[in-house]
Amino acid sequence: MTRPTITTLKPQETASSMPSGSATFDVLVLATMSAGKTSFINALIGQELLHTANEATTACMTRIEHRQGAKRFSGACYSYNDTELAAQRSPSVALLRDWNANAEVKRINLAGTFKVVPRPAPGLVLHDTPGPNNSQDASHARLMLEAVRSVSFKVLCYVLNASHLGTRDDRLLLEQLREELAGTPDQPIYFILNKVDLLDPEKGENIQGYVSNAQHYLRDIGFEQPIIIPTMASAALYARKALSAETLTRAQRSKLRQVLDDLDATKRALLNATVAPDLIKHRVFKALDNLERKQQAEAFDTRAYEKNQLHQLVTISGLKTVEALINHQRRLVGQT
Ligand SMILES: Nc1nc2c(ncn2[C@@H]2O[C@H](COP(=O)(O)OP(=O)(O)OP(=O)(O)O)[C@@H](O)[C@H]2O)c(=O)[nH]1
Ligand SMILES: [Mg+2]
Repeated sequence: MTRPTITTLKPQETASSMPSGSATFDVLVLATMSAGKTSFINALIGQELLHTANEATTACMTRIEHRQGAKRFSGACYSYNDTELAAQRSPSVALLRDWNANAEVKRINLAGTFKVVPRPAPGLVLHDTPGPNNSQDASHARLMLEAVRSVSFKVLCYVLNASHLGTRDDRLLLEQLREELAGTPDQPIYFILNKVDLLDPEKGENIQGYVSNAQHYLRDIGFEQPIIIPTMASAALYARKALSAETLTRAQRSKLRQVLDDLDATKRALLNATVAPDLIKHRVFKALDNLERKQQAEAFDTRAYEKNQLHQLVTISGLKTVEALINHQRRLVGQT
């Protein structure tokens, strides 16, 4: 899909307060088209801020900063010569989708409080990027590469699509990335093996086998000891939306119900299959144990039981593991 050119964007209010003055901890998210980068970012933010779809969607570099105590997100979009084109105090998903679809817009900056509990330490910045393998728009590949070269990221999250593991485009992107990062061998990279909810264990598609395949695939490309987190980004987002009493669409409710129905059968398998330092895995297992204990005590309180199920889902969705890894890394670099 090519992006329409619209020349009617006008600055509405200044967003000069956008870039934060204090030290930030930047997380860059990369993947081929439709692997789930934006869904993963929305799940980390805890709200459906950015538009996602099953087609080439993200076309701009998008920077989202967590700010403690901000009532709403504020945002601005910028042209290719870095002029602010528009700013908005509380941009809707639809407005952000329009900015993203506008061919004049190169980047979008957003800042606000992430709706997750516990709140991240201030200064966490997530960077969404376009999938570079869009044959109809070469600017996506250029922007992705520019993000890799210009963002001073502390952590890289690379999203693999579990239902299409090892496509030619994915391998090419990973090879390109390995070359780009050749000078920084210690760069933390978390491989998000997303969409694991689409696997059908009854057809032999077991999670452990998919993680092993991903491990071999990544080693073959040159990522020696990959951290791999089986993830259900969209289900985690829906669970977080439900926990903050946001309205879900019918399709989202139905997907959430399906994942919750399978929760008992999948939760430990997902955590067991995660390839991450023991310290991190232990932390997430402990969180799950605590929730399970609490659930037994709440067995007769339907509302508490349902909330607990949602928390369990978030805990095993991969999101808590990624958050624990990021927090750990921030502590290591003295940021928290
Ligand atoms: N089943 C399932 N679908 C998912 C998951 N995560 C994302 N999706 C769906 O995959 C499609 C693409 O998701 P996006 O988040 O837009 O993917 P993206 O990588 O940002 O895509 P581009 O911006 O176009 O490169 C959407 O329809 C999402 O709802 C997941 O964990 N499970
Ligand atoms: Mg996207």
